[in-house]
Amino acid sequence: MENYIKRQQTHIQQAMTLNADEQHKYRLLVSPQSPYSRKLQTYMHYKGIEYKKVMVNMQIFRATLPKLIGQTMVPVVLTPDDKVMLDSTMIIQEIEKQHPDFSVFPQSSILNFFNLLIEDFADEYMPRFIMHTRWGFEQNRQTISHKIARYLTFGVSLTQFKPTADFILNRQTGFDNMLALNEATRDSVTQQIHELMAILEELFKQNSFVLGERPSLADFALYGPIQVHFYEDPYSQTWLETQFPLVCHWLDIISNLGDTRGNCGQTDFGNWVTTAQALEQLQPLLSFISRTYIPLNLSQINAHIQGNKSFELTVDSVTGTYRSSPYRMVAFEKVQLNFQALKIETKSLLEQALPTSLIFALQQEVVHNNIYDGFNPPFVVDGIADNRIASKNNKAHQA
Ligand SMILES: N[C@@H](CCC(=O)N[C@@H](CS)C(=O)NCC(=O)O)C(=O)O
Repeated sequence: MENYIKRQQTHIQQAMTLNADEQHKYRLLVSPQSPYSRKLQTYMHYKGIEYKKVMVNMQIFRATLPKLIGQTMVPVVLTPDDKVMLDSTMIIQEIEKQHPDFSVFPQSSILNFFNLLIEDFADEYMPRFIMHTRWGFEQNRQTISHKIARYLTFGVSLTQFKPTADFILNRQTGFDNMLALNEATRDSVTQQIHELMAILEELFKQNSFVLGERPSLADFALYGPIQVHFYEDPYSQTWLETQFPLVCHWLDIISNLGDTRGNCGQTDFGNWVTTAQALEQLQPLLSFISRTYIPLNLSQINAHIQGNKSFELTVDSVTGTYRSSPYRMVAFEKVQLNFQALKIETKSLLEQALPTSLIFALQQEVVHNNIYDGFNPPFVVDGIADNRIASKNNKAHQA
């Protein structure tokens, strides 16, 4: 075996193993090009929680992940006592229970509602933006397919490097259909991205972070895709650096959190914004979410009721066909439930301040998606993360 392969394999084995002095550490199975991986890692840096980073290579992707979670998805966390956790949102909620200091959930129920809504938007609508920028422009396509191949072939012979890059390019382009990305829709997606960045640029004129002078879950969720895709992908980095300096500063601050070398990681944080400030400052972002992401959720709920796996939707006068996502449905269900559980006075304040289309969607009777019924996310036991995987396994047994 060649030296570099041995060296890289040793690195992965060491990362997976907890030595005597590391028994308290989490292990994070991550990919450097995954926004959800970076969201979770950066959150851990902010909280000062120690972890070992396990780079997911081809072997872990094909063998270890299916065994642990029944699918290929990152990030996955192994707890110090070897429990398996999946899903950045639910992992962070779980870790917050063990580590309540520097909470990323504001105590104010209104602020926390905004926090959860913005997180949901970042996690579930921004994939459309980032798949467009990463796989819709030639420079990004070439660079990132090779970059992902470099990590997947870590600990594997480099004869696999080019074929893996080709495989990634073909595979990722396949996601376009799920997210209504095609010649007819791409320009409108580019416009939406620019609009979102301009909204954030204005917001950061007021505060260092989305909800004031300390980072919330919304910051980490927005940071993942903006840093890992827009900023680190070479083509999109140019338009970010040339037009949105405050967004780039915000990225820098978050990238440095927890970095004590040279004192560059911020350690003192101020207050959350007041309710009045939030209602005023977040208007443009909330209107944007109402116009783009909320209709997607409503159409998806209708598709689910009618038993359709895909649906058509027109936003900004552009029509596309989207694939239904049960996960996205569950995530929005939680946002609705959070809104509906607010006190009556809080809800009526929000009703006066927020776009009526947003209020309408939040108030709708919740349509429950049962993929997690009987499960205890983020924990995954015996490699079965949800009912979809359980039924796939059952079918495989019967066949
Ligand atoms: N809801 C999950 C989403 C994770 C996710 O979609 N990860 C992507 C990479 S960014 C993935 O692993 N996709 C599956 C694949 O590429 O096979 C979370 O928040 O962790």
